[in-house]
Amino acid sequence: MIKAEDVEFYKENGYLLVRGVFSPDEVAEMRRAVDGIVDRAARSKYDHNAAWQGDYLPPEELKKLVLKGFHDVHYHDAAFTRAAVHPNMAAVLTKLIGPNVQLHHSKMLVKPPEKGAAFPLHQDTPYFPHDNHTMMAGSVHLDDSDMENGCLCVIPGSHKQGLLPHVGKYYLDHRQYPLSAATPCPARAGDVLFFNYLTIHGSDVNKSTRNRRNVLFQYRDPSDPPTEDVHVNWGQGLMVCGENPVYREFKPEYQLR
Ligand SMILES: O=C(O)CCC(=O)C(=O)O
Repeated sequence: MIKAEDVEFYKENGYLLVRGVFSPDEVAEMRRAVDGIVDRAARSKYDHNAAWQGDYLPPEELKKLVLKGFHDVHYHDAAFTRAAVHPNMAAVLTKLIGPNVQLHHSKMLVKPPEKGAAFPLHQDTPYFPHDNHTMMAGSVHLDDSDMENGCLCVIPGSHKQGLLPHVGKYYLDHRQYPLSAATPCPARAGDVLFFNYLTIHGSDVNKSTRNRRNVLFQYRDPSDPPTEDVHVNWGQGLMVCGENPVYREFKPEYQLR
C-alpha cells in the first residue's frame, strides 16, 4: 500500500496521507454506523457536545460550535472493528510502527455543517504519554475535506521537537501556535491521514454546508509502555498485526461498570 519513500516521508515529517485506503462501499458503511451512533446518543442521556473549551476562540464564537465526538466506536458498531484491522490499514501500520501493532482506542469526530467545532493546535502525547513514542493516529475520512469544512492540518517535522508545554495539558498556546502555522491536509473520503502523537495538528471550524466526519484509530507498538496510567479504555489492547510479546508484563487496568 505504501513505498519506502512514503515511510521516509513519515519519519521526516511525522505524518502521511494515504489515498483510497477504504472503498466507497466501506465508507458508506462507516457513515451509516456514525449516523447510527449519533441517533442513538440523541435518544439517550449520553448525548453531549464534545467541542473543546478554552480561550483559543472568542467565547461567543465558541459557544455556537458543536462536535459530535464519541470514543470506543468499535464497541458501538462492527463496521469500525473491521476498519481498525482492515488489511490496507495493517499494511501501512506495519511499515510505520513495525510488525506488532496494537489498537489503543478509537473515536469519531463529526463536525456538523456551518457550526462544526475547531481543534486548536496540539500534540496528542499529553493525553496518553508512552516511553518510545510509537503511538500514532490513523484518521479515516468519511467525507471529502478541505479548509472550508475543517480538514486536518499538521506542522511537518514537529514530532522531532518532543513534548511541548500545553495550556492545561490540552492544547498549545494559540498565540504562539496559530492554526495558520500548520499545513492543511485536504483529503477525499476513504483516505487516511496517519500522524505520530508528537506531531502538532489541529483543524478549523466547519464553515461549509457539508458534513466533516472522521473516525480516528490510535495505534502503538505493544512493547511501548505508557508512562502514566491515563486514558485507559474498555477493551484496550486489540492486536491488529503480529504478536504481543509483553502481554503478561502489562495490561490496561480497567474496571467493568
Ligand atoms: O479531526 C480533527 O479535526 C482533529 C482531531 C484531533 O486533533 C484529535 O482528536 O486529537
